[in-house]
Amino acid sequence: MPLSITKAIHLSESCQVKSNKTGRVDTADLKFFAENYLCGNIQQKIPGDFDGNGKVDFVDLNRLTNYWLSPCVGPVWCQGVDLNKSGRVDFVDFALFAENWLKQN
Ligand SMILES: [Ca+2]
Ligand SMILES: [Ca+2]
Repeated sequence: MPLSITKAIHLSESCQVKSNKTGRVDTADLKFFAENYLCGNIQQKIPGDFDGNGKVDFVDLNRLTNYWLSPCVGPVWCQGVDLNKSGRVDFVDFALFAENWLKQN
């Protein structure tokens, strides 16, 4: 079944990637869709390893700051940055993230 427009918009908002807002879905929109396809489905072996590369570092911190105070909804939860799934990226998520700072697996 093809991805519905509503689902695509939901994913783009969850990932905080915006379409070019031309008022129509076109090839330019396919680029952001492709770049974010299945985003948020990365399994975090270490909480805070948002990109799933096995370590909690500045790349993950950058993602956290990009979503700072952003509203989040499941199942994507701001690409996993809303660690406690509270609906917002805030100091609780930062504290959970900080507990694992520079950890590797
Ligand atoms: Ca990482
Ligand atoms: Ca949270």
